[in-house]
Amino acid sequence: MKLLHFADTHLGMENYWRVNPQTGLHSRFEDGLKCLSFIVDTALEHEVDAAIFAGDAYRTCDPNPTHQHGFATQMRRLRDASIPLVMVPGNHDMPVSFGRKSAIDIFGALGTQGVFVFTRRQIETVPTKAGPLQVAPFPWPVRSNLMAQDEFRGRVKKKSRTKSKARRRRHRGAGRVAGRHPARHPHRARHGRQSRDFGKRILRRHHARPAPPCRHAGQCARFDYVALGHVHKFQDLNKGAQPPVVYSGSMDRINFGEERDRKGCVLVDILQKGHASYEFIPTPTRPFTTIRCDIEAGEEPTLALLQAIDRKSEQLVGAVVRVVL
Ligand SMILES: [Mn+2]
Repeated sequence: MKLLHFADTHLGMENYWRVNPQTGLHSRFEDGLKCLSFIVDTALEHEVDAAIFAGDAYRTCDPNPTHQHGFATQMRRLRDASIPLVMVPGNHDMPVSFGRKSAIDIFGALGTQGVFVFTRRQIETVPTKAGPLQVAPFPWPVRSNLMAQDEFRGRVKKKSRTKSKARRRRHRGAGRVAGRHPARHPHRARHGRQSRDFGKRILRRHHARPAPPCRHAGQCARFDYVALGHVHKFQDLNKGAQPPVVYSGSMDRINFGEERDRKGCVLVDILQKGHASYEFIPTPTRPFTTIRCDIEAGEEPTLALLQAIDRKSEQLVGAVVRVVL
């Protein structure tokens, strides 16, 4: 069974660059569409049996219609090719208040065949052309949702959410897990707690550094593949072992903290029960280039800067550039 795993598309992160006068759209949004359509192309080209989106479609949980249209247009191409799409909301998709819908719930509400939006932790079976795919979605845990589930009743602290940054960080929860999963619930809960610990650290480091290895690798053995979202750097937390526990990373760069990261999606092949292989497929991202220039005493600043820019001239074509003087 072949899967395409992608996450953190973050359409609408319009940092840097400018509005394209030809289209009226922000260039970074267009860059995002280019990467997203490349990911869909990859799914079609490899004739995957299902696509798994592990959360964070947009910048916020209330994207504008242009961003929604861009995302939906690409997702529709999967549906037109009869590739089932599994979607699990991430923290950027989730509203904080009780009763409000996530940014991706609309895809479920349309009742489109082959589109599965999972906003609760429940084990689901998704029919694919290669047979049934069992999925254990692990959406971003929002306190009000967790408290509404019997499994967690009385186990979630009733502390209200405040706008304090430190507290918000403390309350941020796990990454998302979607995989083939004949396991019981406690396993997933444990994995979630582990994820929350490194999630906190990772957030402090602007999603840039690798996370520590998965401490629950042994307990993940009931999955064939664990498809994570949230951390923007591609990595396998269970490298060299089964099952792969993979962050696909984001599809495009958000900021200079990700300057050197490879961005892309992951092609997964579940060859047999308990054995999956995968391949990272890089997206056609716009390069980010930092030019650093130290001005020595007595040096002519403009000249020194021009020389520093000149030394990197080959890396500047079409790039987002920052100059640190
Ligand atoms: Mn994200």
